[in-house]
Order: sequence, then structure tokens, then C-alpha cells
Amino acid sequence: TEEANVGEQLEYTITGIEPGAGITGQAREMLESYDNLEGWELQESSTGGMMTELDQAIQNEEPIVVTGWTPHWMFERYDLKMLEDPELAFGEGDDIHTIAREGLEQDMPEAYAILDAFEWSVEEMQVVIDEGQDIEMEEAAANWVEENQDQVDGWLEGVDPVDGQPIDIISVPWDSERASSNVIRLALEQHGFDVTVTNVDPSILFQAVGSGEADASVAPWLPNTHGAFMDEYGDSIVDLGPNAEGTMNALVVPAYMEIDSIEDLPA
Ligand code: PBE
Repeated sequence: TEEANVGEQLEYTITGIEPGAGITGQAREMLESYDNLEGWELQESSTGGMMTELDQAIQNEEPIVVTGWTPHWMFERYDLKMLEDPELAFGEGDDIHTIAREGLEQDMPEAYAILDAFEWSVEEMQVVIDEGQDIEMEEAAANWVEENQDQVDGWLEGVDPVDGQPIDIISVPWDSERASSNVIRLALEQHGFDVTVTNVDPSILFQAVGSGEADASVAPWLPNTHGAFMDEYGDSIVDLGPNAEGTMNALVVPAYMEIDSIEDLPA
């Protein structure tokens, strides 16, 4: 059948991203929870490698299945669909949370107040992500801040400015978080902070905030994508709640493929 043929064409392989990504852990568990995926493999690589393979498959109108997510520019550039996930291997969507180390509220109340107030939408984040494909992400974030200074002022409102207080923000290297971390960096800098942003794997991020090595992060996707890390380190982490609502991870395929659900992938 056509479906079985698709399995062979794909060599029963899902094109994944970095081994340390939350979505990679979810995809590994997905392989266990769907009977039809017995014999399928997750090919871990990098987000750049995955995007190159997706691009090539679409150029050639060949089938491909990747681990994908929103917000991301792939949905702006290509006609794609997310496969239904009846077993909820990827959960029902996440929010992006702000987290802080224990004691930040007492030690650095101004920083804590700004981080707590930081809030935007995934649509706004998408604007920065998209512009960040053509120019440096730092510059795209600066443009967004310039065009949305009223919103930034809202995060800073009622907080005393500081004079060069250092703060360590920890993040992950994906475009969505490069966008948000640059925006919060610029907001904190406007208020006198000396901000360092460090990009690491999600597990290192949670370890760093949990141990107090880093002050805060605006990068965690919860409760699903990074849920396992939160379970491990959450006891010594302060969760300030969502800074952006409504992200989604999934298996993603080109719209021309004739499958709609993970369950349609041929055994
Ligand atoms: N992502 C983008 C990351 C978080 C942000 C979904 C690729 C992850 O899987 O950890």
C-alpha cells in the first residue's frame, strides 16, 4: 500500500533534533507508546540539520517526518501539518515559564519584579523569530523593544532602577528562546542591569537555576517539554508562571503527505 511504501521511503526514521532537547525526550517516549512505531527510529541531529533535511525533502516532494514545534519559522516558510497525537506523547501544549533561583526575590528584588512582570505572546515572539532569520537576533529583539517600548515600560513600572547590578540569565539555543532572552536582556539593561545571557542544554539550565549558579531563565516550556527536568530540579526552583502562552510540539510533515495522525505511520 501507499502507506507501507511511505514507511520504506522514510526508512522508518523520524528526523529529530539535538539529543538534549525536551522534544527529543518526548519523541523517544513516543516511540514506546505507539504500537505502530515499533521498529521506527529517531534520528537525532541538530535543529539546523533537521531543517536542511526538511527543506530538501520539500524541494523533491518526498515524504519526511520531523520533530517540530511552534513558535518556529518553519510554518511561515513551508506548508506543513502537525500529526494528531492521540496518545498525547507531546502533551496538549505548553506555556513558556519564567523561573528563578531560590533567594532571588530577597537578594535582587528589582530583577525579580521585572522578571515576574515579563509577559508577551507567542505571536509577538514569532515576529522577533522571523526577523531574526534575516538579521541578527539581537538586532531583531532590539527592533521589537523599540517598537513596543510601552509594553516594556509596563514590565519596568514601579521598579527602582539599579546601577550596574550583574544578573545571570540562562537560556537554550533555539530561536524562540534567543528571541525572548534578548528581549528580557534589553528590558533589564534599560533598568541598569549588567546582563549575561548563557545558552546551554535544557538539563544544564535547570541544574544551574536549581543550584543557584544562574539567577533566572525565561526559557522553560512547561508542563510537558521540560517537565522531566522540572521534576528533577523543581524543588529548588521558583516558578514565576508563564511569560508566553500556547506553544506546541508535534511530529510535523509536509502538507502533501497523506497521513494525519501518528497512528497513520505504517508499522
Ligand atoms: N524546543 C524549542 C525546545 C524548547 C524550545 C521545543 C526545540 C526543546 O525541545 O527543549
